[in-house]
Amino acid sequence: MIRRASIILPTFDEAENLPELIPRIAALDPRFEVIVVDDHSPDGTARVADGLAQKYLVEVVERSGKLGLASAVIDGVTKRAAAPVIVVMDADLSHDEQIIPQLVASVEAGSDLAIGSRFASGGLTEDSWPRRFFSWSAKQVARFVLGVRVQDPMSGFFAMRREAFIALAPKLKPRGFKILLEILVRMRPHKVAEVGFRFRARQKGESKLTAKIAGQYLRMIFDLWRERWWGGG
Ligand SMILES: Nc1nc2c(ncn2[C@@H]2O[C@H](COP(=O)(O)OP(=O)(O)OP(=O)(O)O)[C@@H](O)[C@H]2O)c(=O)[nH]1
Ligand SMILES: [Mg+2]
Repeated sequence: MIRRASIILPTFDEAENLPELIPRIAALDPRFEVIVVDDHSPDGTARVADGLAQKYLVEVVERSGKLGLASAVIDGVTKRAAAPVIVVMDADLSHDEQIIPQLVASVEAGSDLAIGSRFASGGLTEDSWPRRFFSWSAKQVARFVLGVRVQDPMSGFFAMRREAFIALAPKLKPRGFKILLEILVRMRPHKVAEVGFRFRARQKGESKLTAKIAGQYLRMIFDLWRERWWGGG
């Protein structure tokens, strides 16, 4: 079976969400394969994914413990994805799977990166005000400190060519946080498409956006800024 795109779903305690999301992705295009990269979730997400793999085009990568979101994405793409285009998205139903075909088509048509964006035209967010403020600040910092000019550099929803990701992977330092900003800084893509979507607040499972994450973000900005001006990394 020819695979058109590999949809990478990093998961930690998403057992309730996968049975919703995976059939919806499968309905979009039978040539979309789903790669679930699970960090030994206590709620048995990997077993649920195995069950879905009986019926849908799903691969399950099980890791030994909570090694983090960014490294899960890297493992999924470099060790398992088989399609020429990869799509990275959250598994908690926040990201609207209906725009996946547009993201994939955009990369097939020559975009270096296609971003599912809360802030591009057509985009909308049900985020809480603290999250909105965090995203807005993150965008301003990315713009003025790192020179990254996209509407939603903190999105966890994007598509690119698998080969391009693999070429970049050795340079990425998985910091446990969203990986897109780091890709934007290191890849310096010429052609970026942003597709607006309506961000849905998480309904099931626990939220992981904490003060710790905000701290990790500042640390990451500082590291990238330092590398930008003083090299290294
Ligand atoms: N494999 C793996 N996946 C993770 C890890 N942390 C989060 N995820 C997954 O990454 C995606 C994004 O994480 P979320 O918890 O939704 O992060 P968020 O959107 O910032 O916060 P909330 O939706 O409010 O919880 C989800 O699919 C999570 O299950 C991790 O350590 N390992
Ligand atoms: Mg979420």
